[in-house]
Amino acid sequence: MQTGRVRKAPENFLDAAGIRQVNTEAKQGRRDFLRGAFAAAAAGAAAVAHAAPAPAEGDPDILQAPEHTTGLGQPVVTDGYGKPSKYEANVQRRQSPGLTQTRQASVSFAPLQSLFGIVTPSGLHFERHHQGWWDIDPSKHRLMVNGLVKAAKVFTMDELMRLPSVSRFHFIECGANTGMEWGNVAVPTCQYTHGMLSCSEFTGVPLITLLQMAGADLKKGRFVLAEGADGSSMTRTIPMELVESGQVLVAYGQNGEMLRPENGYPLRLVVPGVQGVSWVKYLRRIEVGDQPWATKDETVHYVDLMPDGTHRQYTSIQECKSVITTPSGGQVLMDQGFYSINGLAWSGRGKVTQVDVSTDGGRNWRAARLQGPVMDKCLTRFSLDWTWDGKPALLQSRARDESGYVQPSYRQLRGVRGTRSIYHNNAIQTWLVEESGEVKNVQLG
Ligand SMILES: Nc1nc2c(c(=O)[nH]1)N[C@H]1C(S)=C(S)[C@@H](COP(=O)(O)O)O[C@H]1N2
Ligand SMILES: [Mo]
Repeated sequence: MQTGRVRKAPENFLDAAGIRQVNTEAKQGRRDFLRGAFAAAAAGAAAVAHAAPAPAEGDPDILQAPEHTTGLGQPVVTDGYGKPSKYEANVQRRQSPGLTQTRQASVSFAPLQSLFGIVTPSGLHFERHHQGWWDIDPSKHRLMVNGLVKAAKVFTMDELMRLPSVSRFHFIECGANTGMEWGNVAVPTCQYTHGMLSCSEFTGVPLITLLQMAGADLKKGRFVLAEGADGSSMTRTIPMELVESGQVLVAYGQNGEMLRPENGYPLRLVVPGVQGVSWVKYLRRIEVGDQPWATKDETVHYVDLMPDGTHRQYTSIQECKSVITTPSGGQVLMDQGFYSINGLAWSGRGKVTQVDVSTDGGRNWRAARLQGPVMDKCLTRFSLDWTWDGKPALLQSRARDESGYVQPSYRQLRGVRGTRSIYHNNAIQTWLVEESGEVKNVQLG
């Protein structure tokens, strides 16, 4: 094994709150299956050479009738809105041990390691607020469309919701996701390395419909500006081609219900494939214009520094990327034998076409299974059967999208972009499985 080439996470992160909580998660959480319950599940997998222990004879969990079999259960949920089981209390959004937080300028990360399939439950969707969140009264909320239009138009929520709607599954990823890894900070878990990523079914009206209703001049008006109703001045330029494609939505729905306040209730822009900052929340105004606005969040922030200190040309598409979510940093493999390596892949340029997985740090690759549905600019779940021999292993995933683009290694990415960026890190992630079964975040030099 190539452990000589591995740089481990610096000690200061081992002292941080995150790793203690991670240890708690690994010992008590549902992910305990990697240690305990998993052994029973693995026994069913025919290919397992290493036999899982049979349940002890006289197992009280089988022989004694529990209260839930003999007693009367709970009545219907009294407050009318369901909550997760108390045994899932570890599955939470978390603030990173590696980031300074202020009350209003904050970020919480989605627990990717605990999720299945491709949809992020709304209560676990990551949050990024530049100036805090609001619970805005929808009866008072307005959306104005102005600029290069025949007549400026103002929509109420009722008017918007009367229009024909579409529902589409898309990922949203903050441009700063995985940002700390540029400098090899190695935060401990995939929640912190990749958790500024979520995926929902969004419902709303295509923005092009509203522009047509306002009589937008699509010849001259090749850009729109999106403005939110909070105090963050997060105005962003969106090219008209994207709007004309019909993909940009003025959305009020998320996973079958209204958006959550922290995700922009009652209205947000959905800009598939584009970094999260353009998905303006609390959307209150769309202006049609003939050139980009060059606002602060497309000139000062969300641009990358090149190795020589100059600014890279402004980019907004989230390039093809993937991450293994189990096993991943902070988890512990109980025993040798069968594991299903699971992860997520996505691309801002279309569909994911292939994901390869390596268990030896990129020397050998095997094609993973893509679980359907595989959708445009949406998370795609992949998995690969793996028998762990108890020796150190370096787990990696490498995604490819329909444009033919292949996710780069750190060596390739840094060769072009250096290490001074915060944004747009889509390099291949490596998890080291130690002989003890502990999984660590490492980067191969
Ligand atoms: N009005 C408004 N829109 C906003 C933001 C904000 O602070 N205010 N944050 C942006 C950023 S940087 C990101 S990554 C996404 C985060 O969306 P989420 O909080 O729903 O995950 O919203 C974007 N839209
Ligand atoms: Mo962001």
